[in-house]
Amino acid sequence: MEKSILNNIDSPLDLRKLSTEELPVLAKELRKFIIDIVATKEGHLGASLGVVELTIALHYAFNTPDDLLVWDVGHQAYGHKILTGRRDIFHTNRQLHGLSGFPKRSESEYDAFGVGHSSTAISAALGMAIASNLKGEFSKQHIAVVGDASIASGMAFEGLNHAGVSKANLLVILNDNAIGIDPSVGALKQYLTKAKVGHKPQQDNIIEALNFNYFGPVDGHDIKGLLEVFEELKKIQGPKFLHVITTKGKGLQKAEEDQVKYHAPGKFVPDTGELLPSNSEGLPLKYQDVFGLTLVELAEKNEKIIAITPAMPTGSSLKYMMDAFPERAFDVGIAEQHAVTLAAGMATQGFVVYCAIYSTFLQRAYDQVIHDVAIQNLPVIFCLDRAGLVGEDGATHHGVFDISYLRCIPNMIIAAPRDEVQLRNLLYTAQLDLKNPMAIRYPRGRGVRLDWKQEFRKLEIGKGEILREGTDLAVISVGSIAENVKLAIASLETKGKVAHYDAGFVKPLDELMLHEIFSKFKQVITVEEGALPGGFGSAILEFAAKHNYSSQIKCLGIPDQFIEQGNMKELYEIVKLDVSSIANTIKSLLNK
Ligand SMILES: Cc1ncc(C[n+]2csc(CCOP(=O)(O)OP(=O)(O)O)c2C)c(N)n1
Repeated sequence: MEKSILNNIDSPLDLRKLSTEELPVLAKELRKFIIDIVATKEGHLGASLGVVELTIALHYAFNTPDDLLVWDVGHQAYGHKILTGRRDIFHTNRQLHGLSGFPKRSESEYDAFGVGHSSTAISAALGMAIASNLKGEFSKQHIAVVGDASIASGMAFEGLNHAGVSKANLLVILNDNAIGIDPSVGALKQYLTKAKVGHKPQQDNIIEALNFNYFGPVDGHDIKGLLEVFEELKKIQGPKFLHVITTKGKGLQKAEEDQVKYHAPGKFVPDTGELLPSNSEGLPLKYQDVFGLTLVELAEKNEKIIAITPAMPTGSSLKYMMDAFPERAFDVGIAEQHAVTLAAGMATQGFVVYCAIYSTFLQRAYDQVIHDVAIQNLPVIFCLDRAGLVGEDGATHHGVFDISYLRCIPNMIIAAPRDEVQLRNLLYTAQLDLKNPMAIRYPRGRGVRLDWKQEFRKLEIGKGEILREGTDLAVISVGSIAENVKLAIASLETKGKVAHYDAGFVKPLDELMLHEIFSKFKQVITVEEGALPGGFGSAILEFAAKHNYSSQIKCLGIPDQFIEQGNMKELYEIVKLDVSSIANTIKSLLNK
């Protein structure tokens, strides 16, 4: 077997025993290790390849885990995981019961802070640094590593603004590779682009203006250079800022050339980076593509349509609209709060604004949804992608709270299409004189129909639909989980007893339909791919209580706990939303 340095690194203590000459060799091995595993197990690639040298230098120079190292977002922390005792289980990355794809406090003492959403590292590390001062631990180091896309977010600036007037021993490392998932945007990006290795922005250095000691820019792939600057930085108390320039995807040519695709490329040939053909022929489109393509169709006819994405043009497929109508589609960077209020501002001027945000990321703009959109009853259309379970990204990314957190907001309409045709019709209906804010939630992944591109049909807001007649028990589903319900009922011998209704909307509810259901059925099951507390099932329970219906009601959905990562089949089984669990629930009720 080839002699390996990496095989002997069980913790940063082992790393610190190496000579500095050995570190570039280790970098090579670490890079290969990441590539080999991600090539077969999938996951985030480019970001981790870009910080291999930085990761080694950080753990070599600083006394982790006593010195506290916080990664922003955390999708770049694979090297960190491998060097901090998780090498031999790294092949379980993102799998059920395996390693999380992001740093997680319960996983390792080296994971100083749990992440997944961006731009939190500066605040978290500052909090730790202030706490250390209060405890009298003045020599402890606190390091936040944040990307150039994430540092442009409001929250990162709030942290910098506070840190600049603190005496906190904080080192902010800007990992500047000029790209998030898609190329970074905005004036700050333009400013950073002017800074080249060795050429510090002298005039109007905005970081120095915020009272930080500014170092760099330095080459983030030069371990020796990084170690030298770290030694210098260690001696300086107070807030410090190191600007590091790196290349996303470094060391795998294809990943360097197509940084967007290789952010999370799926399976590929490790030696060449060649992507393995994914067998998508004959499969339905992804919901995101139905959304993106439909929006272009609508925008061609309705020139009032504008679209906004906070940093996810590829992931949300808003790139179709950006290509077709560049002046009417905006990538605002990782700035969900801004995206929502920007949409509100545009709506005041009579534009029809589609704000495409993943369900999990809208959480960050909750006050903007209530205060800037809903109170003023502005008809902004929220397109909530990745609503429901999302699989391997895990607890930080599941979009399971939106029904609960939106349902309590007055004026909101909440729709959940059961398939792609319904999604198209909702998108179409929303631009026809909408009077309220409206959220349309749809899942990650592929739809269920090949014939998705049908003539548009106007839908009645708040109207449900019966999908199947039955005699004894009614299942009311909302959203794309209707497919599992359909299959579950079809699998039953007693299928004739079971009716299936699609609520279509969480708010307003189709009260007429619900009165019919509760007058007819003594047993009702609600099914949603969202959190049970405060969710769609709760809305049905409230309705039944308000109208004194005594039917037995069973609610299926995500229980009151955070659901970890795993593939969708596994996760559906865990939360009992898979076809056979739904069938069993129906059977057990019918047998009562
Ligand atoms: C609040 C929030 N919005 C969006 C995302 C999706 N997202 C994950 S990584 C990423 C880009 C991060 O880019 P950057 O900060 O430059 O870090 P790098 O990938 O270069 O390490 C985005 C937009 C997120 N994780 N959190």
